[in-house]
Amino acid sequence: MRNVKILHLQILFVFVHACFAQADFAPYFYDNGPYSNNGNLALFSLSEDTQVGTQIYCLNGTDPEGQEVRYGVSFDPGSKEYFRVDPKSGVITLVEKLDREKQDSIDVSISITDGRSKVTERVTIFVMDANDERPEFQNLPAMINVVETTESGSSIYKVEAVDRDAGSGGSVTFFLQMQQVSLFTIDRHSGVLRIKSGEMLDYEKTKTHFVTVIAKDGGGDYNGKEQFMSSSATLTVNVIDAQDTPPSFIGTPYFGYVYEISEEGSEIFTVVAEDGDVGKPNPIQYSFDGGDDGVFGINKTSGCIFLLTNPINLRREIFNIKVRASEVSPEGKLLDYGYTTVVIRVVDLNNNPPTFYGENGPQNMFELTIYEHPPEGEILRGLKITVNDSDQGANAKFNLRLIGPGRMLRVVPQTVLNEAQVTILVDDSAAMDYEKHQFLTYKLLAVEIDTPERFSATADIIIHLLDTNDNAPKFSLEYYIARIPENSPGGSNVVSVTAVDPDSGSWGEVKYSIYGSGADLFLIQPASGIIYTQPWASLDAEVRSKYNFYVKAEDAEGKYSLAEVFVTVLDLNDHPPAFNQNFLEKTMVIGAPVKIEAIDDDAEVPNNVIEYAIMNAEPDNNIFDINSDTGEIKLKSYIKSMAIIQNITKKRDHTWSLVVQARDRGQPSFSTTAVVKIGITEAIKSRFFSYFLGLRKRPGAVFGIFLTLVTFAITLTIFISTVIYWKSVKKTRVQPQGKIRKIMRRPLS
Ligand SMILES: *[C@@H]1O[C@H](CO)[C@@H](O)[C@H](O)[C@H]1NC(C)=O
Ligand SMILES: *[C@@H]1O[C@H](CO)[C@@H](O)[C@H](O)[C@H]1NC(C)=O
Ligand SMILES: CC(=O)N[C@H]1CO[C@H](CO)[C@@H](O)[C@@H]1O
Repeated sequence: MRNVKILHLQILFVFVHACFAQADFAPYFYDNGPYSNNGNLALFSLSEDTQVGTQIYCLNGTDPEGQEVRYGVSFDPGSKEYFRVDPKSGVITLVEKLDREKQDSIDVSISITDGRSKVTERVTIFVMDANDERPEFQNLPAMINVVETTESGSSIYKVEAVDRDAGSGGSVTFFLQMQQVSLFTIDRHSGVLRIKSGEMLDYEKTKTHFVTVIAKDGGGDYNGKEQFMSSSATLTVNVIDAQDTPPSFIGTPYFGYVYEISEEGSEIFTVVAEDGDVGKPNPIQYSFDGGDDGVFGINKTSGCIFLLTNPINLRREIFNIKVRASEVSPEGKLLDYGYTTVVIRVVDLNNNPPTFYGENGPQNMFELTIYEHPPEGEILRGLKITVNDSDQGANAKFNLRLIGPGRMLRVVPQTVLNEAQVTILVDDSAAMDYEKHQFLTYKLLAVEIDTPERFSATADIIIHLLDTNDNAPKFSLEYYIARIPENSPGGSNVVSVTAVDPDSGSWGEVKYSIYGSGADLFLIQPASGIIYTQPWASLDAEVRSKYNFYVKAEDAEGKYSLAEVFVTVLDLNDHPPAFNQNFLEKTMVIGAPVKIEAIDDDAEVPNNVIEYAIMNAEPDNNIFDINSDTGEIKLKSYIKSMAIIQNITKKRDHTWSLVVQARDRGQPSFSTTAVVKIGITEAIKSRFFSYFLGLRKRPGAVFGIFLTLVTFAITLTIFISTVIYWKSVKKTRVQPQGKIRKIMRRPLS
């Protein structure tokens, strides 16, 4: 280009030289070399961001003759006229917007004229780059389809963009707008878009992602300032559904109700499930996964749950049925599935009374045989009783009661809900006595508590008791008192004792025996309990009148008890009263009694009680009284002196002869008589006085008196000893009567 210019100048020079030869030189532009003071636009360049209207240059030329010059610019025909020139000053103004990216050089012809000659030069102006272009996407916006199962980290697209600016203003880097940062990532240089590692697409969450990509250049000058340019465009990512989501149920939770009026086959509830892969859903098939107890069925296509049985047979109030919904592949294979639970409540109408059950179904009589006196608290395990009320809730609540004799048995539990094992316990062992009841009859009662109907049920409980040897023989009395007349022959019955043992069989057979110190004279028949005297024994009340000993009653196992036997030998009136002598002599002083005494050897009153009586008195029957109990004989009260006596007897003789009878009170009674001679004297003082006066004349009589006194003393001593002896014998016969002891052995239980 520059060579071309030079060539032009040479041509011009030659032409000018020729004209000059005609003495008019053409005007010309200053042109002082490449870099200074050019007036001809040589080497001029212009930045594309130069504003329209800017004075961009001043053409400078001159005319050798000094003529005024005019400037002009012109463009090739058809091309844009970017400049205008002021003809006088040569100032060039930009009049059209520049765009380097459309036209990076402008060819323009400049001219200078002095009025006669015109010089034209053709120059090229270079348009310089400014950062005025945005990066431009080559393949955005766009829409792509990505399967949701695409692995994380996979590249899904490559974004391309171009910035036509030169230099850094023409370089492009890529970014994603913030909201997509979580799921995608883009390589800033290559523009490769990836699913971020660790992330997955999920059709069920978002079916479409709009990924906004920003392309940004490296920055450059524009209007004197550095500026960055960017563009954004959107990549639409459609997520393609894969078969990855199980079916799910709609409208959960599910509750259904069965009424007792419902019939077999009634529809209870319908479940609905949908394939989670809603893009291309598979059909669903329903089934149970437990909890239906064979009571319900489900239509595998419609999901309708229906009743398979009569509701009366439902034993439960609540069913928790697990329902499975499986998706079915086009080939008919079961794929993914989901679960839900349907709660079905049986609404109860309390139609059912409580019922007792044995081992083989309903039962209203239960029997058991046990030994008497089972331990307290023992469970009667032989009774296998169940009670059930097949209603629900409060309708199935009832009490259990045991009604029957005493409080021997107890039932637990006392309150039942629905169903219970009935336990019967021994409460009073002692009362469960075979000897009292061979069997016990109880009524077991179940009565509903909270229902208006108060339905109830009863069952008979019959407990047969078996005997055990729980009793010792028991005597009819704690002690036995027997009386046997003395002199009874050997082998006489004394008394019969009885002991009873209520146990059955040999446990109830009683064997008697006697023992003790007083038993020697007696025998007992072991079987009958009859006590009799030994064959050789003779009883004498006067020798021993009381015997006591023990009698023992024993059963076959040796359980026994004792009783005491008291035997009294009854006295018979076998002894008459007896006086010491049948002839007695007594001296009676007037006013003082004399006493006679008879003795009866019988052991007991009245046999030994004596009554005295005067049977006859000589010479006069009428002057004595006798105390019938004591035997004291006194003169009748009116006889106060010898004179009265003599007035009766008419004699000087004062000796009386009395026949005195001693009679015992036995039955029959015995009596004895004695003759008593009584000499009556005056009062002692006068008698002794006269007597001792007389003795002075008769010394022989003094000796006689002495001898009489000695004899009397001896006689008296013997008499007193005898009396004392007999009294002591009588005393030993008196037995204590209040000392009876009770001896009873109770059997150990
Ligand atoms: C034109 O060039 C001449 C010579 O170099 C200079 O003296 C003069 O100032 C210039 N005129 C303009 C308007 O630049
Ligand atoms: C299940 O339900 C469908 C639709 O309601 C019905 O056509 C079909 O007969 C039912 N199947 C059975 C076994 O009841
Ligand atoms: C003392 C006394 O009683 N003397 C009497 C005796 O008897 C006669 C006749 O019977 C009486 O007259 C006495 O008085």
